[in-house]
Amino acid sequence: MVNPRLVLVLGDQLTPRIAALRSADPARDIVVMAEVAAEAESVRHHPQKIALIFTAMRKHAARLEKHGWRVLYSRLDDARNSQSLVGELLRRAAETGAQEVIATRPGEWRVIHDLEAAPLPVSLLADDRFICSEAEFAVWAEGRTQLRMEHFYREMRRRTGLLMEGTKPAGGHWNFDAENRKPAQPDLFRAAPLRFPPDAVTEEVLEAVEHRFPRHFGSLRPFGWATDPDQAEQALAHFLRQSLPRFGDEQDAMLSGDPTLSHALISPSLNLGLLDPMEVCRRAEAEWRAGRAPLNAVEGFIRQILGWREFIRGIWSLAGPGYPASNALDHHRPLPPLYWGSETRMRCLSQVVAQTRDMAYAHHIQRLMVTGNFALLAGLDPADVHDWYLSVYADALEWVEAPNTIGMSQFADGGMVGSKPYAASGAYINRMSDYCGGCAYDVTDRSSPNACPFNPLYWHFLSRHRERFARNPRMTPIYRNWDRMDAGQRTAILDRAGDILARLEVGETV
Ligand code: FAD
Ligand code: DLZ
Ligand code: SF4
Repeated sequence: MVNPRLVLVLGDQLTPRIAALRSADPARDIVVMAEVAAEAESVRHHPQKIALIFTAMRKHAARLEKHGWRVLYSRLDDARNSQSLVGELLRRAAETGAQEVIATRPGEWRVIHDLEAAPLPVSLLADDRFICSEAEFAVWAEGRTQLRMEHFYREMRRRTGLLMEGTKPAGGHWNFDAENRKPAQPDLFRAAPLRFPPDAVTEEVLEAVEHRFPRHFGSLRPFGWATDPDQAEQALAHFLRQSLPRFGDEQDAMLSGDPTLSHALISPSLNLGLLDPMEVCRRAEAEWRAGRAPLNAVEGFIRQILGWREFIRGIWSLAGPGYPASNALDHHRPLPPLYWGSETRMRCLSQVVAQTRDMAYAHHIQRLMVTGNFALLAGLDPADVHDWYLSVYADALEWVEAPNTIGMSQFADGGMVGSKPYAASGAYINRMSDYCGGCAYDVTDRSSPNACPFNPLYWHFLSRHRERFARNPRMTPIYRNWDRMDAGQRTAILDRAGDILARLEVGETV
């Protein structure tokens, strides 16, 4: 009789079409899935994220068994659980006589390294759930001096035919940004995203997580994430009908009391394998073709998935294991306690952090222009910032989180993801949100003790990195404005920034 092989299915590989399952034989091979402390505590993941992954894993294991697979599933509280992925593979190999493992390449360098170093042979197959393979991305990137999302995105539109009319982009433009990105208006009729009350499987996991991770930052309840493909499909259909038409207009807006606006909240489902990215894009396109959603909204949405998500994945793969430790701007200040919910007078930060604690969710502009922008301006250590984003969001996996944090948000990769840093003063937040109205700070002030901290920190950031950025054509006008201010004003601004940085340094409230 031939020995069985172990087929490792990780917590974010929850589709029957995953490469490892496709290359295995249910009559011979055995699926291994494991809830382990080494993963749940690799950073202090938000309790909702752990609960989401474990629930989705349990439901996926049950589906695989129904389809004829033999599954050896380790629950976190199983007495014999070794609490590491490699430990569980070794234990299952000893139990079954298996001598080799088939796995789909993980999306975290640490886990890839652990599997490659395991004391039994592990074949890692390419994760082909993406629209652009790692090999195709490498070919696209080859020989280019700069990798820019916009060029990649146009190539992907041509390659897939999404929103194309022959060789031309639908509507005559590749993007409709000029029509998008409006500040948000309160609206009682805006549809909320679909949430799912916990079923019996979820409830059992919630109790285990509550018991096991009581000190991780974040509220476990209310828990409403989609945990299986049926729920993910319902949430997608609801978004397409109710919110997609407004997606473009509201994509960059922020509003107190409305943490989700017209966003889809489908990133956890996409990243865990409950939804397929190409299918999501085609469904969005169909809404436009049927006249149910305008082109500016549909293009804006498809760009996020076909453009940004695929580009980010390509960068992660190309940049290699050292990428998450990049620190091109040499920033070393530790993460202040306000990121963990300690008091701050800054209303924008306090709102986004509270929402993150309560929901394990913030939309893109909140992540980029509030928490990310503040970290960048304040010179926080990108490794700490990376750990924070990796732990607090339900959708966070290294392959997508690191290029967004290290690259797009912190410019710690020196410009691999973006051509210029996403640094902005309080004026940007004031334009795109209603946060500033109720804030203790004055968003129009740059240097008094009551000045919005984003203002002095913005100029301090530009001034300390002048050598790197002043020659960037998109930034020279900003430096010209700085140079036009009188010397006294410049000193007052930098002094105020110095005070704020000193307070952060010793953990005082700002
Ligand atoms: P929507 O606004 O409705 O967008 C639709 C989909 O587009 C998303 O579900 C997502 O799959 C995709 N998308 C949009 N922007 C991006 C992007 N920049 N990169 C990749 N995919 C994108 N996204 C993650 O999935 N996991 C992360 O860990 C993560 N970390 C981030 C960290 C920082 C500092 C920043 C600035 C962004 C991060 N993002 C991350 C990207 C983005 O913020 C989230 O994908 C988005 O907020 C998810 O919410 P949504 O489903 O409502 O998105
Ligand atoms: C993020 C995460 C968590 C919290 N727990 C598990 C787990 O117990 N078992 C598992 O197989 N995967 C888990 N994951 C995801 C992995 O840590 C890792 O980030 C991804 O598999 C990388 O693709
Ligand atoms: Fe944030 Fe500044 Fe506005 Fe306050 S004034 S909410 S700190 S941007």
